[in-house]
Amino acid sequence: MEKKRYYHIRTTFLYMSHLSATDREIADIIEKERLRQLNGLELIASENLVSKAVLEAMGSIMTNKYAEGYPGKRYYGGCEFHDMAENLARDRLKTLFGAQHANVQPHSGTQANMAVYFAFMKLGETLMSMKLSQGGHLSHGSPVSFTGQFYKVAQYGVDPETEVIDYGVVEELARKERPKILVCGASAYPRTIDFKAFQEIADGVGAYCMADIAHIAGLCATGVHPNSVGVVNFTTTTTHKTLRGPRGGAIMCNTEYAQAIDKAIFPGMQGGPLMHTITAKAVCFHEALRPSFTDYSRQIVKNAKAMADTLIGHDLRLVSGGTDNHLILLDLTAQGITGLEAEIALGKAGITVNKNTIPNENRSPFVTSGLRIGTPAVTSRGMKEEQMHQIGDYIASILKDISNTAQIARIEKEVIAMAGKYPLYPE
Ligand code: DSN
Repeated sequence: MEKKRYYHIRTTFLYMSHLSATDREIADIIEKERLRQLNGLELIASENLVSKAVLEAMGSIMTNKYAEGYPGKRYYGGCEFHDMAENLARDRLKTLFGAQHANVQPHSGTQANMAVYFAFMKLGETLMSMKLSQGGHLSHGSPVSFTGQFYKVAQYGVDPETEVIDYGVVEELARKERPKILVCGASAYPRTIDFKAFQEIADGVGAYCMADIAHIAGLCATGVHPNSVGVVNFTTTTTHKTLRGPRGGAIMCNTEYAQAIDKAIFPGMQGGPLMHTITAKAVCFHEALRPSFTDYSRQIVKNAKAMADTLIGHDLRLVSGGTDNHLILLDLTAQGITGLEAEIALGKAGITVNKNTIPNENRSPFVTSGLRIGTPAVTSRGMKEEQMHQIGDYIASILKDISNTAQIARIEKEVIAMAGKYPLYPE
């Protein structure tokens, strides 16, 4: 059933005119999605809004080419301009993070992780990482991912009291399990990660250390969170979360590991690179090198802290008591509602979030006791602390009275009005 929420209709993008003429059904779907994004508040911690320049590069003729191999060493002719684009993407990424080597071909974050495992770990060897239910990621050893099936997995969680990583416990587990690769980085961990401590633990047991910074990459690039590059052996990331680029992955490491990483990506596990996406990654890295991106990253964290303060002020419980980064993890146990119920109720008001497991979760990942809330996308729209306090008030009101449909309808109208003041693409 389609819902009428789309009060702010803005001019249709001109670049959709061909699509409208040739495929009305898909053009209509894209238009509906545009209006959903325009009129709602996107608080999924892993999502963002790319610039029009990134959109243009992604939708460009750079997609018309096979370019298997790497710049200067391709398996197809006619790659001279693709070489230039990929070289720029690599160089800009190296500059952004201070990396010796960068591979920009991974199609996704999981494939970036897979390449590191493939290059440096044999089947059946031990991978040590954070539990998915406590903030980790599927590709860090979950039994339902290839990682949990191809490797022996040992996992650490957060301290049951403080709900932050206890490095002493991680070290103890590493000594016992002797992993080949120690993974740090998370998809639902609101606190700072000490990459140096992880590398030292790995060094102490003869392991490699891999940091998956997908969520916090933009913060690491700008010094808003400590950078893992140059500290741990391998850094993997996606390019579309806080980094605000096209959907994709990347790997950074020191020169000594470059050949093994590049071989693992191609020909090891990928075929033709997505050159339109790599071109758009270059645009994203260029944008991230500008001083304004540092301001943006700082504002993401200020906004998350402002939202956290508001939610705490409404007596809601935040896992670990707050946030250091772009996300907040709410524990809804005291409200007697599930993450699923909360996600649905907030969705009706145009506030998009995702249900999330919390430490010591006793519900399934489809239901959960928690909610993950992130500020990268609303910060991209220009929202600041004042709007975060307002959104925090909306969220708290709904969570405390989840069946109050009149209240949800009232907040929905206010959300549309607020969203309308912060267009996706003001220009
Ligand atoms: N799906 C991403 C997230 O939401 O965190 C991780 O891959």
